[in-house]
Amino acid sequence: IAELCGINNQTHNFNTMKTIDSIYINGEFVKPQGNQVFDLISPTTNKQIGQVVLGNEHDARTAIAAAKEAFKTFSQTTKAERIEYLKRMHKAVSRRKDELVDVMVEEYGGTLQFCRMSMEFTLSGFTAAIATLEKFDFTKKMGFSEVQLTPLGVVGIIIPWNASNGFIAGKLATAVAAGCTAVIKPSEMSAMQTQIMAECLHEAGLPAGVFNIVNGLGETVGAEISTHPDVAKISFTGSSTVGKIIAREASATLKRYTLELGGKSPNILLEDADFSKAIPTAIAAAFMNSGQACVAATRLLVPESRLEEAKELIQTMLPLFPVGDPKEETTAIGPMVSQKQYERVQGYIKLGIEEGASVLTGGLGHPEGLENGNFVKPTVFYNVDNKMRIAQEEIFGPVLSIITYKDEAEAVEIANDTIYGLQAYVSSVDTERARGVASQINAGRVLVNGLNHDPEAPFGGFKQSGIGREFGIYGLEAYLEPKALIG
Ligand code: TXE
Repeated sequence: IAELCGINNQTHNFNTMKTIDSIYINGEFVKPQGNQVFDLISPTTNKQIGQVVLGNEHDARTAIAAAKEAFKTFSQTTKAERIEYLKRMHKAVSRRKDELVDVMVEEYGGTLQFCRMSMEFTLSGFTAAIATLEKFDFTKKMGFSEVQLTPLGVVGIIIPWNASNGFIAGKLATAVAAGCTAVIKPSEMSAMQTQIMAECLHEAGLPAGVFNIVNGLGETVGAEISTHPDVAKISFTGSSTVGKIIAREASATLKRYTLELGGKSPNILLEDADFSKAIPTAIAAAFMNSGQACVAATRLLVPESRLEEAKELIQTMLPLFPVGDPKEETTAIGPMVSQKQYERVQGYIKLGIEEGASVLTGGLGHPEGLENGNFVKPTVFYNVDNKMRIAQEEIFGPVLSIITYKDEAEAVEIANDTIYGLQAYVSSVDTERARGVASQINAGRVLVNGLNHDPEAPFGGFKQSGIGREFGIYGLEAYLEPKALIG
């Protein structure tokens, strides 16, 4: 996976047992008012590796008040000043990127290969925000009016565990670029990496209150942020279920919101695709982050005539993506983040068999020798009908469904036949042909011939994959309110 994405090796160092007992409010690390303790369990061994003292609603309110106060001056900063802050944030996080990678591996079981790549995406969140800001004009002429794009205010950033640093960087960088202030509620499962991010961002020297980080549960800290009248916008990444709850909570005070939710990404291999490249790319795209990615390409659409070839190549190439200890350099697929997630993925594998799909590789249970952690056998199903639940629901694990199609029109129809529309993939030796198919797919991003990443391209979903866009100009505009001065 790393090779396909061009990431090199680095040295690493793993730590043990940590207690996180502070949150970051108004420029200081302080003890939370909450006293509930959450145990951090290694997904690789299921042994405790740390604990986090959770904040509560009171902490969330203190953080919101600090962000509200900071907004009074931060909203008045110039573009040049904000670019300078973003550069400092980038530098401070870069300095500790290897340490962050190690903690990610330890805490959520991401593989070294994937976490390094994820860290590059994290850093690109800052550089992309700088690039966008440099080009962006906060005043536009429309008709005979002057339209001023003004920062929205306090932004609530609510995020999951699966690429926690990347979400903090991308969302906070955009908030800062816009002149907004923020209260961040990470997943309690990401407390160790969040702590390091907080230290880095503290070191970057932003004015007190511009960003605040409160660990805590969704139903306490999260709900307080998404209902509080002093929060102008919620930027959320997570499950579609919680996204819908947040939309309801935020609507009570008519907050703006950006929701980046689930996906069931199709990967169309066109009739002429070069399978020697397209199949390893398909495996990497399906099993990235051990399948725990909203953009995972979980539906592989192959022409009926080339099914046998696809099956053979998958069987040959899958051993090149070994499952194992995420700390090992060579491991491509690690454990599921939690025992709960392991059980959930097992449930879907069982369901696929019950629904009548055939198992090409993998199946139920742990891979041999990996019984102590939340490891799943990378599972590829064929004889899958797109109407089956395994083809329609987000599994969030290493489970891939091969679906056949007769012609290009049917491939597009199957690709679009889902409630989701976050990302899609198309392969063909003829790039123009692939782009033609890509333009017919209802998804926020379509990757043509490979796993390309553009941090300035808008990211977000069609349909139930979300509302709004992140990154680039569309991402920045989502943190701004247009005001027209007429006459
Ligand atoms: O995400 P959640 P979690 C899926 C995946 C995963 C499952 C749960 O299947 O196993 O969701 O993961 C906060 N008001 N995806 O818990 O539940 C919550 O505390 C305000 C898919 O990480 O969506 C966390 O900080 N906030 C997805 C954040 O919302 C609330 C990525 C996300 O929680 C809240 C991650 C509330 N009422 C998980 N309830 C993807 N497709 O990318 C919870 N939260």
